[in-house]
Amino acid sequence: MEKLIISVALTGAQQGKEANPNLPEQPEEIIQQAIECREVGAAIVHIHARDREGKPTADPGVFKEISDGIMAKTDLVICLSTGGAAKISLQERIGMIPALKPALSSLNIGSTMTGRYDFENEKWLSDFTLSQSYAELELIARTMLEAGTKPEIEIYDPGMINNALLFEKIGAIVKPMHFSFIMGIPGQINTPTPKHLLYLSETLPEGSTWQVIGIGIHQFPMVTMGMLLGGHVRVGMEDNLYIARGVMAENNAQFVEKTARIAREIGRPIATPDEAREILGLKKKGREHGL
Ligand code: KMH
Ligand code: ZN
Repeated sequence: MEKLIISVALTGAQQGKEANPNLPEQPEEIIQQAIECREVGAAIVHIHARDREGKPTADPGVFKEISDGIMAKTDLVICLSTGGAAKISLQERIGMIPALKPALSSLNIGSTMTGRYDFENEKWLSDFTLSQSYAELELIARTMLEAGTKPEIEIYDPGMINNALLFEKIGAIVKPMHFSFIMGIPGQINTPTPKHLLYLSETLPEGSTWQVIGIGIHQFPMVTMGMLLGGHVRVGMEDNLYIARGVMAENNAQFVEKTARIAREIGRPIATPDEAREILGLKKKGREHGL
């Protein structure tokens, strides 16, 4: 079985310090927590940027400040998010790709919706739809191709795998492809069970690699199942604010430590950032910005 690539998503675009004061928002905090995560076994950091008020931004200058700071102190692979946030336009969301030519970047390969219903008060607590046309998705994919950036293809429901196959056919995405299975978003089809994860992992084209992302309480059960299936894993405060039931996380390194501990217990060795570059076929260190 391949060594385990541990990816950590430090910040995200959905929640901020109001949800957990230890969630890093500003570049200096994000860089510091990335360094701590590297020390306990992370190979990849998944980066979102925030402006000085803590609101999500797609400003390539902020992404550059964060990734330069991480590259100066670690050998981590840097994955920049094109997911941005609801109010950020598509053009803005992908602006950092030609600007920074990152080794890896997220590609949400379809339209997604998520909703949380308050049964007691009979009202929607959240009701969010991100709609992206095929032409828009092709633009994102070709922008990455031109920059030498490998897409981390985010799969929210099984049908999206067919979108990836279609884009591979039209030459907008090249094999071998790397996928993220996102399990357990309220309202999304990827139901967070071992059976669904097994099904998704068996539905990929030959030679693909994949990681699993569990939302909230689903994070560690899905991470453990993903390790056993030979996949890779992503943890961190972007998708889970609690290190254990009812225990708020103090930082992102706790998630990486817990993941590395589970991996050791089941005998799955952990990949270094350079081993992750080998496994995923990424640019070598120092070419993170397409130098
Ligand atoms: N928060 C994850 C479920 C992105 O940043 O482009 C999805 C994600 C997508 O991380
Ligand atoms: Zn993200």
